[in-house]
Amino acid sequence: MTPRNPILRGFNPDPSIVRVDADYYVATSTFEWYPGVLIHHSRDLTNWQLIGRPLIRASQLDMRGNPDSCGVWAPDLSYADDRFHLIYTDVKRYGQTTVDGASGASLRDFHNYWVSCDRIDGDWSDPVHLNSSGFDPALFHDDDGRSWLLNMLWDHRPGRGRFAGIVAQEMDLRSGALLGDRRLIFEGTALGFTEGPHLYKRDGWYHLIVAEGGTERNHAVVMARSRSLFGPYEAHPDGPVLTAMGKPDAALQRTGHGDLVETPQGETWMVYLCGRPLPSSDRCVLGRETAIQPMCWGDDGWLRTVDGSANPDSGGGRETPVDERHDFDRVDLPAAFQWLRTPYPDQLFSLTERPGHLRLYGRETIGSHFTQALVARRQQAFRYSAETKVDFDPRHFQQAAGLVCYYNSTKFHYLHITADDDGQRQIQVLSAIPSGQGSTLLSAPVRIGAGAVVLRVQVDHEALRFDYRLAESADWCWLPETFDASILSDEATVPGLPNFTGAFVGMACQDLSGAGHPADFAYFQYREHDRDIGNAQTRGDT
Ligand code: 6LW
Repeated sequence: MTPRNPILRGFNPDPSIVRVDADYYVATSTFEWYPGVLIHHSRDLTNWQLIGRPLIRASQLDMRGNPDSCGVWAPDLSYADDRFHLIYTDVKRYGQTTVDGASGASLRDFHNYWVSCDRIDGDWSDPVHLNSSGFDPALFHDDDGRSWLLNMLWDHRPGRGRFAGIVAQEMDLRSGALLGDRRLIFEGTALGFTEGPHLYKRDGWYHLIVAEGGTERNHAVVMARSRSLFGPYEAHPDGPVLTAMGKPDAALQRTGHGDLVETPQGETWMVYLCGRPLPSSDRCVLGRETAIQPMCWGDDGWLRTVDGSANPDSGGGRETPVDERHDFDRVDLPAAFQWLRTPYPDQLFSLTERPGHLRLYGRETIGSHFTQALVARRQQAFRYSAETKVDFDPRHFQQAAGLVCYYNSTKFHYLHITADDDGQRQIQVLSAIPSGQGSTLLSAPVRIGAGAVVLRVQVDHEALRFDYRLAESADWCWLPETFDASILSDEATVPGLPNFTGAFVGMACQDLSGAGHPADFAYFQYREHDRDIGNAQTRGDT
């Protein structure tokens, strides 16, 4: 059964939605993962397909050196003058937020770019740099033919309210040039953390949507309206139009960062980001996802949820579990996979050097912010297993390859093959735990024989276990440890760092000697064991 108002499978957070005739498109954030931006397509707002990842080359996006959870934040997709327009931020520095936030300067770097294309799945243009004054840029195309760039304004000065409101500046849609002065049009409400602006014109009103409350449990979709684009804007009389703030029993938490679309029949739907915490630890191992639900306009001209409650009303249905096997028998990487930061994937892997295999070259340390050979896919269910077969003959302890459950450089569980000081192959788990010290743990090594090895991980909510077998044997060998999968969540963190990506599972290879010794992966199987969103709060057995 396709659930009513589903969680949108495989989407990332910060959705931006546009309709062109009968086609709907949604763009979502990809952070330090490459290619940049996911674009999904639907014709019925329920069934969606990934149809594009537009930022594919160095001139568009080079994230080498970007910190964890930086990179591409909150892209904005729009359509005007017969072209698709994509605005995106490349966040270069997050700057660890000072503990009190008030006394220290909040030094961050965000650069906003514009690319365009005549087809949603075409070859997008090289970017034009627009500004760097804050993140969450968005375009508004007014009915007088003029276009306006909005973004949140970042105030880095000590003692200031870092989120300084929403600014607007006219933009020439042919050249990308910004015209006239930047104008502060909305300072936000008492909820604060004003970001994620989107503007709409309806019945002579300018309706402004923003995200407020911060992307954690107080997240909210907030609306305000004005007869003038430049304000003053009057906030919605009911408060947030959609939020899970103060609703701990809501299946969807952290709901905010919304965008609206109107159907050809005149219905209004909202996409927004959400999180589904583990029942035991309140941690979101699925990161932030995207939900969708219908909204309605009242006789007073204000938008509300259908029942007027401002409650998130999405999910609640059983979805078909994903069961995907990739045998790497094509020359292009399946779209389920991404890699980190670099616009030069040929330095990380090859799908042609050994036909039928994904060859990863041993590169930098796992967690490197530059050139680490790690190819992975998003975790999208509370219970899943993943399996791969790897051909790898390390010569010494500086060469390693294997299967990794990865969040970022400070938190992962990595089942890998390496060699001991006698050159004998061994298998063990390296874990990075996001404690204050950023500790790493290494499980006891187990010697293994020659030949290809099948590696497997099984995750059930917060429990994560590894096993393996030599390819010519049918006997699986469990590692004795049960690892904590809940550290692979937005909430488990070294204080003050951003955690926006959600968890990934994939393949990795390192050669710290610099010789680039490769590992060949014959297949990767990802299988989910529940998608019962309604039971997100319980261990839904399939
Ligand atoms: C995004 C901002 C946010 O740019 O998180 O929850 C940032 N809201 O609007 C990264 O996802």
